[in-house]
Amino acid sequence: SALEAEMRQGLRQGEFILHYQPQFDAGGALIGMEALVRWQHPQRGLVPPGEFIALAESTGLILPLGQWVLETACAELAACKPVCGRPLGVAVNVSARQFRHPDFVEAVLGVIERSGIEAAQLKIELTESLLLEDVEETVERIGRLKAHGVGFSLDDFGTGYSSLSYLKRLPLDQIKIDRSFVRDVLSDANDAAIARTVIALGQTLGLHVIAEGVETEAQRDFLIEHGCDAFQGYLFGRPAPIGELRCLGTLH
Ligand code: G
Ligand code: G
Ligand code: MN
Ligand code: NA
Repeated sequence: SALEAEMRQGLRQGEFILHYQPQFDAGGALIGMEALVRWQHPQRGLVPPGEFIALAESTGLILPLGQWVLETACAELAACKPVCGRPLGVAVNVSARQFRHPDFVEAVLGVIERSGIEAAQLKIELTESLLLEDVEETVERIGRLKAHGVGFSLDDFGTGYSSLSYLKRLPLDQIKIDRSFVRDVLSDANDAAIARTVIALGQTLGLHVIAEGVETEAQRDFLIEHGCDAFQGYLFGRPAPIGELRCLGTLH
Protein backbone atom coordinates (compact mmCIF):
# COMPACT_ATOMS: atom_id res chain seq x y z
CA SER A 1 0.00 0.00 0.00
CA ALA A 2 0.97 3.66 -0.27
CA LEU A 3 1.22 3.99 3.50
CA GLU A 4 3.52 0.97 3.66
CA ALA A 5 5.89 2.50 1.09
CA GLU A 6 5.84 5.78 3.02
CA MET A 7 6.63 3.99 6.26
CA ARG A 8 9.53 2.16 4.67
CA GLN A 9 10.89 5.47 3.41
CA GLY A 10 10.15 7.17 6.75
CA LEU A 11 12.23 4.55 8.53
CA ARG A 12 15.15 5.12 6.19
CA GLN A 13 14.87 8.89 6.57
CA GLY A 14 14.69 8.89 10.35
CA GLU A 15 11.11 10.17 10.63
CA PHE A 16 10.22 8.05 13.67
CA ILE A 17 10.74 9.46 17.15
CA LEU A 18 10.13 8.31 20.69
CA HIS A 19 8.11 10.03 23.35
CA TYR A 20 8.39 8.89 26.96
CA GLN A 21 5.76 8.77 29.65
CA PRO A 22 7.04 8.78 33.25
CA GLN A 23 6.15 6.07 35.78
CA PHE A 24 6.05 6.68 39.55
CA ASP A 25 5.89 4.44 42.59
CA ALA A 26 3.31 4.79 45.38
CA GLY A 27 5.71 7.00 47.34
CA GLY A 28 5.87 9.45 44.45
CA ALA A 29 9.38 8.55 43.27
CA LEU A 30 10.13 8.43 39.54
CA ILE A 31 10.97 4.84 38.61
CA GLY A 32 11.18 4.97 34.85
CA MET A 33 9.30 5.66 31.67
CA GLU A 34 7.49 3.96 28.82
CA ALA A 35 8.79 4.57 25.30
CA LEU A 36 5.98 5.34 22.83
CA VAL A 37 6.75 5.63 19.14
CA ARG A 38 5.44 8.44 16.90
CA TRP A 39 5.91 9.17 13.23
CA GLN A 40 7.04 12.71 12.51
CA HIS A 41 5.56 12.81 9.03
CA PRO A 42 6.77 15.64 6.75
CA GLN A 43 3.19 16.47 5.60
CA ARG A 44 0.85 14.87 8.10
CA GLY A 45 2.63 16.03 11.24
CA LEU A 46 2.96 13.83 14.32
CA VAL A 47 1.20 10.52 13.61
CA PRO A 48 0.25 8.39 16.67
CA PRO A 49 1.09 4.66 16.80
CA GLY A 50 -2.58 3.68 16.59
CA GLU A 51 -2.44 4.76 12.94
CA PHE A 52 0.56 2.70 11.82
CA ILE A 53 1.44 -0.13 14.25
CA ALA A 54 -1.19 -2.53 12.88
CA LEU A 55 0.08 -1.98 9.32
CA ALA A 56 3.68 -2.34 10.50
CA GLU A 57 2.70 -5.67 12.07
CA SER A 58 0.87 -7.02 9.01
CA THR A 59 3.64 -6.01 6.60
CA GLY A 60 6.59 -7.09 8.74
CA LEU A 61 7.86 -3.52 9.01
CA ILE A 62 7.43 -3.93 12.77
CA LEU A 63 10.73 -5.87 12.72
CA PRO A 64 13.00 -2.97 11.61
CA LEU A 65 10.77 -0.43 13.40
CA GLY A 66 10.78 -2.44 16.63
CA GLN A 67 14.54 -2.86 16.43
CA TRP A 68 14.90 0.91 15.98
CA VAL A 69 12.64 1.54 19.00
CA LEU A 70 14.69 -0.79 21.20
CA GLU A 71 18.01 0.72 20.07
CA THR A 72 16.79 4.28 20.50
CA ALA A 73 15.07 3.76 23.88
CA CYS A 74 18.18 2.12 25.36
CA ALA A 75 20.55 4.73 23.87
CA GLU A 76 18.41 7.63 25.11
CA LEU A 77 18.16 6.07 28.56
CA ALA A 78 21.93 5.59 28.66
CA ALA A 79 22.30 9.34 28.10
CA CYS A 80 20.08 10.14 31.16
CA LYS A 81 21.72 10.90 34.46
CA PRO A 82 20.47 8.75 37.35
CA VAL A 83 17.82 10.49 39.47
CA CYS A 84 18.78 10.55 43.17
CA GLY A 85 21.45 7.96 42.43
CA ARG A 86 18.93 5.34 41.27
CA PRO A 87 19.10 4.04 37.71
CA LEU A 88 15.84 4.62 35.83
CA GLY A 89 14.05 1.97 33.85
CA VAL A 90 12.62 2.09 30.35
CA ALA A 91 9.63 0.04 29.20
CA VAL A 92 9.45 -0.85 25.51
CA ASN A 93 6.37 -2.23 23.74
CA VAL A 94 7.14 -5.33 21.70
CA SER A 95 4.71 -6.83 19.18
CA ALA A 96 4.04 -10.56 19.05
CA ARG A 97 5.63 -10.82 15.63
CA GLN A 98 8.81 -9.18 16.89
CA PHE A 99 8.90 -11.33 20.03
CA ARG A 100 8.41 -14.53 17.99
CA HIS A 101 11.25 -13.77 15.58
CA PRO A 102 13.98 -16.42 15.99
CA ASP A 103 16.64 -13.73 16.60
CA PHE A 104 14.66 -11.71 19.17
CA VAL A 105 16.62 -12.73 22.28
CA GLU A 106 20.00 -12.13 20.63
CA ALA A 107 18.79 -8.81 19.21
CA VAL A 108 17.71 -7.54 22.63
CA LEU A 109 20.96 -8.64 24.27
CA GLY A 110 22.93 -6.93 21.50
CA VAL A 111 21.04 -3.67 21.98
CA ILE A 112 21.65 -3.71 25.74
CA GLU A 113 25.34 -4.39 25.23
CA ARG A 114 25.81 -1.60 22.68
CA SER A 115 23.86 0.95 24.73
CA GLY A 116 25.74 0.28 27.95
CA ILE A 117 22.58 0.22 30.12
CA GLU A 118 22.10 -2.54 32.67
CA ALA A 119 19.79 -5.31 31.45
CA ALA A 120 17.64 -4.72 34.55
CA GLN A 121 16.88 -1.19 33.34
CA LEU A 122 14.95 -2.59 30.37
CA LYS A 123 11.39 -3.82 30.70
CA ILE A 124 9.61 -5.41 27.77
CA GLU A 125 5.84 -4.91 27.50
CA LEU A 126 3.96 -7.76 25.89
CA THR A 127 0.24 -8.00 25.21
CA GLU A 128 -2.15 -10.70 26.26
CA SER A 129 -2.50 -12.15 22.77
CA LEU A 130 0.96 -13.69 23.28
CA LEU A 131 -0.54 -15.87 25.97
CA LEU A 132 -2.86 -17.50 23.48
CA GLU A 133 -0.26 -19.32 21.43
CA ASP A 134 2.85 -21.37 22.06
CA VAL A 135 3.12 -20.78 25.79
CA GLU A 136 6.03 -23.22 25.93
CA GLU A 137 8.15 -21.09 23.61
CA THR A 138 7.03 -17.86 25.26
CA VAL A 139 8.10 -19.09 28.69
CA GLU A 140 11.46 -20.20 27.31
CA ARG A 141 12.12 -16.91 25.54
CA ILE A 142 11.16 -14.74 28.50
CA GLY A 143 13.30 -16.96 30.72
CA ARG A 144 16.38 -16.49 28.55
CA LEU A 145 16.14 -12.70 28.78
CA LYS A 146 15.19 -12.74 32.44
CA ALA A 147 18.37 -14.69 33.16
CA HIS A 148 20.21 -11.54 32.07
CA GLY A 149 17.99 -9.29 34.20
CA VAL A 150 15.52 -7.99 31.60
CA GLY A 151 12.04 -7.42 33.06
CA PHE A 152 8.66 -8.29 31.53
CA SER A 153 5.32 -6.58 31.86
CA LEU A 154 1.91 -7.69 30.57
CA ASP A 155 0.29 -4.65 28.93
CA ASP A 156 -3.43 -3.83 28.75
CA PHE A 157 -4.19 -6.53 31.28
CA GLY A 158 -7.83 -7.53 31.45
CA THR A 159 -8.72 -6.51 27.90
CA GLY A 160 -7.78 -9.82 26.28
CA TYR A 161 -8.67 -13.42 26.84
CA SER A 162 -5.75 -14.66 28.85
CA SER A 163 -6.22 -17.78 30.80
CA LEU A 164 -5.08 -17.47 34.40
CA SER A 165 -3.36 -20.85 34.18
CA TYR A 166 -1.16 -19.51 31.35
CA LEU A 167 -0.55 -16.29 33.24
CA LYS A 168 0.73 -18.33 36.16
CA ARG A 169 3.24 -20.10 33.92
CA LEU A 170 4.79 -16.92 32.49
CA PRO A 171 7.79 -15.57 34.39
CA LEU A 172 6.55 -11.96 34.34
CA ASP A 173 7.55 -9.14 36.68
CA GLN A 174 4.60 -6.80 36.27
CA ILE A 175 1.05 -6.53 35.02
CA LYS A 176 -0.43 -3.29 33.75
CA ILE A 177 -4.03 -2.39 34.55
CA ASP A 178 -5.50 -1.11 31.31
CA ARG A 179 -6.61 2.50 31.29
CA SER A 180 -10.12 1.51 30.24
CA PHE A 181 -10.61 0.18 33.80
CA VAL A 182 -8.88 3.12 35.49
CA ARG A 183 -10.97 5.81 33.79
CA ASP A 184 -14.22 5.14 35.67
CA VAL A 185 -12.74 3.36 38.65
CA LEU A 186 -14.45 5.80 41.05
CA SER A 187 -17.89 5.77 39.44
CA ASP A 188 -18.30 2.31 37.93
CA ALA A 189 -18.55 -0.54 40.42
CA ASN A 190 -17.52 -3.10 37.79
CA ASP A 191 -14.35 -1.23 36.87
CA ALA A 192 -13.52 -0.80 40.56
CA ALA A 193 -13.98 -4.53 41.11
CA ILE A 194 -11.79 -5.35 38.08
CA ALA A 195 -9.03 -3.00 39.26
CA ARG A 196 -9.11 -4.48 42.77
CA THR A 197 -9.11 -8.01 41.34
CA VAL A 198 -6.13 -7.35 39.06
CA ILE A 199 -4.18 -5.86 41.97
CA ALA A 200 -5.04 -8.85 44.19
CA LEU A 201 -4.11 -11.25 41.40
CA GLY A 202 -0.76 -9.50 40.99
CA GLN A 203 -0.11 -9.76 44.70
CA THR A 204 -1.04 -13.45 44.71
CA LEU A 205 1.28 -14.20 41.80
CA GLY A 206 4.10 -12.02 43.17
CA LEU A 207 3.88 -9.49 40.34
CA HIS A 208 4.17 -5.72 40.53
CA VAL A 209 1.04 -3.93 39.39
CA ILE A 210 1.15 -0.66 37.48
CA ALA A 211 -1.94 1.33 36.52
CA GLU A 212 -2.00 3.33 33.31
CA GLY A 213 -4.22 6.23 32.35
CA VAL A 214 -4.25 7.71 35.86
CA GLU A 215 -5.58 11.24 35.41
CA THR A 216 -6.74 12.33 38.87
CA GLU A 217 -5.50 12.21 42.45
CA ALA A 218 -8.70 10.46 43.47
CA GLN A 219 -8.01 7.61 41.00
CA ARG A 220 -4.44 7.35 42.27
CA ASP A 221 -5.57 7.32 45.92
CA PHE A 222 -8.14 4.58 45.25
CA LEU A 223 -5.49 2.46 43.52
CA ILE A 224 -2.90 3.05 46.26
CA GLU A 225 -5.47 2.13 48.90
CA HIS A 226 -5.98 -1.21 47.17
CA GLY A 227 -2.27 -1.93 46.88
CA CYS A 228 -1.30 -0.79 43.40
CA ASP A 229 2.50 -0.38 43.18
CA ALA A 230 3.07 2.08 40.35
CA PHE A 231 1.33 4.68 38.22
CA GLN A 232 1.42 6.21 34.79
CA GLY A 233 -0.92 8.80 33.30
CA TYR A 234 -1.63 12.43 32.61
CA LEU A 235 -1.71 13.17 36.38
CA PHE A 236 2.03 12.45 36.41
CA GLY A 237 3.00 13.45 32.91
CA ARG A 238 2.12 13.20 29.24
CA PRO A 239 4.34 11.36 26.80
CA ALA A 240 7.04 13.80 25.65
CA PRO A 241 10.49 13.80 24.04
CA ILE A 242 13.12 12.76 26.57
CA GLY A 243 14.57 16.25 26.83
CA GLU A 244 11.17 17.64 27.81
CA LEU A 245 10.40 15.25 30.66
CA ARG A 246 10.19 17.79 33.44
CA CYS A 247 10.34 15.14 36.16
CA LEU A 248 13.86 14.27 35.02
CA GLY A 249 15.14 17.75 35.76
CA THR A 250 18.19 18.65 33.69
CA LEU A 251 19.36 15.94 31.38
CA HIS A 252 22.57 15.41 29.49
O1 G B 1 1.13 6.68 22.60
P1 G B 1 -0.21 6.06 22.41
O2 G B 1 -1.08 6.02 23.66
O3 G B 1 -0.98 6.63 21.26
O4 G B 1 0.11 4.53 22.05
C1 G B 1 -0.92 3.66 21.71
C2 G B 1 -0.43 2.24 21.67
O5 G B 1 0.52 2.03 20.63
C3 G B 1 0.33 1.81 22.92
O6 G B 1 -0.53 1.43 23.94
C4 G B 1 1.12 0.64 22.42
O7 G B 1 0.34 -0.53 22.55
C5 G B 1 1.36 0.98 20.98
N1 G B 1 2.77 1.36 20.83
C6 G B 1 3.35 2.53 21.13
N2 G B 1 4.68 2.49 20.87
C7 G B 1 4.92 1.24 20.40
C8 G B 1 6.11 0.56 19.96
O8 G B 1 7.23 1.07 19.98
N3 G B 1 5.95 -0.72 19.53
C9 G B 1 4.73 -1.35 19.52
N4 G B 1 4.68 -2.60 19.08
N5 G B 1 3.61 -0.75 19.93
C10 G B 1 3.70 0.53 20.38
O1 G C 1 0.99 0.87 25.69
P1 G C 1 -0.27 1.66 25.60
O2 G C 1 -1.05 1.52 24.32
O3 G C 1 -1.18 1.41 26.73
O4 G C 1 0.21 3.20 25.70
C1 G C 1 -0.40 4.12 26.50
C2 G C 1 -1.21 5.12 25.68
O5 G C 1 -2.14 5.81 26.52
C3 G C 1 -0.34 6.19 25.05
O6 G C 1 -0.66 6.33 23.70
C4 G C 1 -0.67 7.48 25.80
O7 G C 1 -0.67 8.62 24.97
C5 G C 1 -2.05 7.21 26.37
N1 G C 1 -2.19 7.77 27.69
C6 G C 1 -1.20 7.88 28.58
N2 G C 1 -1.64 8.40 29.74
C7 G C 1 -2.96 8.62 29.57
C8 G C 1 -3.97 9.15 30.42
O8 G C 1 -3.76 9.49 31.58
N3 G C 1 -5.22 9.20 29.90
C9 G C 1 -5.52 8.81 28.65
N4 G C 1 -6.76 8.94 28.23
N5 G C 1 -4.58 8.30 27.81
C10 G C 1 -3.31 8.21 28.26
MN1 MN D 1 2.35 -0.17 26.75
NA1 NA E 1 -1.53 -0.23 27.59
